Amino acid sequence: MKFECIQTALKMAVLIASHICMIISAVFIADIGGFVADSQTHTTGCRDNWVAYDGSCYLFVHHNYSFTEAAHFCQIHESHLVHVDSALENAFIKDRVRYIIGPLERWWIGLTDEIVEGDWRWLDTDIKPAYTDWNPGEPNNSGGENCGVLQVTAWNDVPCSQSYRPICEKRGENVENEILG
Ligand SMILES: [Ca+2]
Ligand SMILES: [Ca+2]
Ligand SMILES: [Ca+2]
Repeated sequence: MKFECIQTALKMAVLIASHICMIISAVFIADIGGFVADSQTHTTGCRDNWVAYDGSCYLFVHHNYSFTEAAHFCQIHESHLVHVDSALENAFIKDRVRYIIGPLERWWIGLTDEIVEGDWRWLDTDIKPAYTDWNPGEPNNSGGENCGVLQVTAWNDVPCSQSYRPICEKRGENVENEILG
């Protein structure tokens, strides 16, 4: 009777120990899996509040500035007002801003015709836009509008002195051998 009891206790101990081993190895494998997935998806990385998309990092700023102040804000954060190259990039940005403040909110993009009326240029490269998403009837320079804003609906030209939130863009950083803070 005593022997059987010891045998049962030993069996239970082995069973519990093997369960603990299974749990530990499951957690370990999950960790390794997470690490591998991370290092694969983050070949380009962004720090702090910057959001990664297709090799760039974006900052959706939560303070209102004039166009010039907005451009300066991005500059001191080693970036430029966003340069929208394609419908895909435009769709990504619209998806991000849709729920931040509200769909009617306007955001500065790096597009201006301040130097020559009607000659729209990207601030970072000084080239004419290959892709645009102007609202029908825009840009209309109504009362002198030389700076571009993005809304969830489409783009518009507005007076540069108005105050809106900047969207800054910079190249993503290579983080293959680096841990981001
Ligand atoms: Ca871009
Ligand atoms: Ca204009
Ligand atoms: Ca307009």
